[in-house]
Amino acid sequence: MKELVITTNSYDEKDIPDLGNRFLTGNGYMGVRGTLEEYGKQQLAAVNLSGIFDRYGDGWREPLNAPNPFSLQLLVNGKEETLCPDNVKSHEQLLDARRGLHLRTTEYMDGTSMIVERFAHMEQVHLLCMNVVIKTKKDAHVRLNAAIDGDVWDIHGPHYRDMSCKENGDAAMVVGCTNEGDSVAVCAAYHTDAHCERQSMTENRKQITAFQFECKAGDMIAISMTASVFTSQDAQDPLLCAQKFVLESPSYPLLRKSHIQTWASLWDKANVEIEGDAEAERALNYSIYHLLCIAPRHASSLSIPARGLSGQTYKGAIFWDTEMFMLDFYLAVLPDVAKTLLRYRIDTLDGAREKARQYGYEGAFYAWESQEGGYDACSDYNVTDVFTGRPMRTYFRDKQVHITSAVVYGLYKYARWTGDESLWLEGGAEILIEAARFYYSYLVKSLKSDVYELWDVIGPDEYHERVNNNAYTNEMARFAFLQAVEISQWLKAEHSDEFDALNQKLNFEDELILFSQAAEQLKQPTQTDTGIIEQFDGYFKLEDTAVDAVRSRLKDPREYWGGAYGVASDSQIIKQADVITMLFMLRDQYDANIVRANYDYYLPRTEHGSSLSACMYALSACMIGRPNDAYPLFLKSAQADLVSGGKQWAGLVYIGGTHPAAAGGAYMTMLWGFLGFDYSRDAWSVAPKLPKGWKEISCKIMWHGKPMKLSSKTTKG
Ligand code: IFM
Repeated sequence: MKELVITTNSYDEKDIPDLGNRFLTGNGYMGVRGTLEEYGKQQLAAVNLSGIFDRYGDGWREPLNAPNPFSLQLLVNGKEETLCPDNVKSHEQLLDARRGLHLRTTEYMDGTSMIVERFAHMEQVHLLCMNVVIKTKKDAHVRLNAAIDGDVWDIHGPHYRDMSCKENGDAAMVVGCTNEGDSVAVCAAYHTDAHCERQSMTENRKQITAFQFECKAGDMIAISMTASVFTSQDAQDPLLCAQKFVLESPSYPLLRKSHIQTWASLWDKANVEIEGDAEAERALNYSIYHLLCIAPRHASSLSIPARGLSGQTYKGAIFWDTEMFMLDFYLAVLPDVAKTLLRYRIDTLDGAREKARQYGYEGAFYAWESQEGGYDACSDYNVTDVFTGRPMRTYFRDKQVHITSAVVYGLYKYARWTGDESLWLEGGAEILIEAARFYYSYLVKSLKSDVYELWDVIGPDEYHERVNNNAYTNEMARFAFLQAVEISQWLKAEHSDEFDALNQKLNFEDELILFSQAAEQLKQPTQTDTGIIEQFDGYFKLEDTAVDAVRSRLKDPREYWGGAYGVASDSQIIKQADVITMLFMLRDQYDANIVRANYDYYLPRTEHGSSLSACMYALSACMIGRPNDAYPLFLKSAQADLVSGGKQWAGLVYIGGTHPAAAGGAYMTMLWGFLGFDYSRDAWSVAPKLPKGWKEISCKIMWHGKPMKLSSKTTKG
């Protein structure tokens, strides 16, 4: 397996947000932004926690950042070693993605050097580990202030109402108590063999352990640190747990060894080889690295936020991104994780029922931005107008009803891919009934017609709000109706006791006929003679123009393109793949001519304002035999977090972070697109469509519980 090492020599202020994403490490329980050890909240340093949220005042509810135990300040002969160009001789930041290690090496002008290696343990997910090596050129007095920094970065905080910092001789501790009453405890134990003076102090929500050494020229001092993080969701007494855990944990070298072993076994399953294109291979495996860093392997019911574990953007919430863009990777590589992601939807069904009820519908309307319990964190005013500074009414929360079908689609994919039908019995079948009920209650029908319609929705293209009969939404709702009927029939035939129990609970059997009828009578999208599907009613009547023409109308580059007055709203320019996403997801139903006509029509009209867009076009290009056209779109997805240039700020709000849906989309393009993988109930096939220069793709996947090797040279199984 080829090494996968990402490096930079930059410590330029303007690159800090970007590098924080690019050099992220994580283990599914937490993500550690790739910021340097001397950085704090101003530089967006964060240990972002999965699945625990807080609201401060009227602000947006968002996930917590834990007190950061990777905080260091180095002083040599009383002078602080800063990262200023006139104090730095050389500097390198490095991510070893095969081993999950973050490394920084800095040599300062006075000849002192500091090497810091750190990682989020991949098996012991509560542990963060760090090893610091310092060397001076001359005899010197060295002081290293190692801290747990509780003064954390918050977008809509402060989230810690109280913070207590202390030290008990064995370890340093910081415990934060949130506005919602949760606690987060971080406990750090340090070890050094070097002779030193050690002191503890508390300062500005920081528990500092200061080490002072009298160094001889050329001496190397090593200090290692192990920290554990526990929250009140993990244990009744998180501090006690954190303390015990850290004090009982093995030494740094042993932890490093077991961490690397876990990464090796994950890579053994996940690595993809692309012979003939080293750049693509590297970008795709880097995407896979991120998907591994955020996989909740430690949990049985948890999902992945749209920005992974890279911070509080998008409120750390779960969107359709998980089921539609990330799930395929986990199905193929870590099917247990796929199950965990879907169990999260089962466990949040009550929240979805409650949301449907609030809006006056039946069944289950899943949260557009889902937090724990299915709470919808999406605000009615999700965008701020750049001219007036006023929040703009957006309709993502109330009108992106396609979210429920994404959950149905995820369950369907899980059963088909794994052959494991247990999720239907665990609550999946119940979701299908409630999803179908939701769409049924959303239908409208004219007195003069038999056609059912879905009015007032937003499809994947968020620039056009409150449209009627969005093709994607209608077709995915139809899919949801059909799934509800099919799985109910299967349940009745194969698991009659479970069927009876579910029917007793929901009393739905008589509704199945209505769901079938709805699937049949739901409005078919309008299609031109050449097969172009109208994105929604009236879309073809909108101004037909070019993306650049619309862009040129912006008065401010940060302006929102959609909504009531957006520059794209009255035009055919769309934010992201919409009809094209439908054609890929429901690919069994469409022939290549339709895909071709729509690809050619919609691609020039798409802004790709979302990182979810390019991969869907890449997949479609493969479906119509144009892998060379797919290639740049694939690379755009695979490199979303590898190259600079993505949007980091919207006005004053940080919207940056990693892009796991793009990473998942890149994996999907490799598998379904270039490799042309497909399967029926008991056999798989591969129909490769390799772009220019590619000689072979090979990877391993799990399919129906069995490990398999796929290669573009072996086309049948
Ligand atoms: O889910 C997406 C949406 O489709 C476009 N805006 C960003 C969301 C989170 O990635």
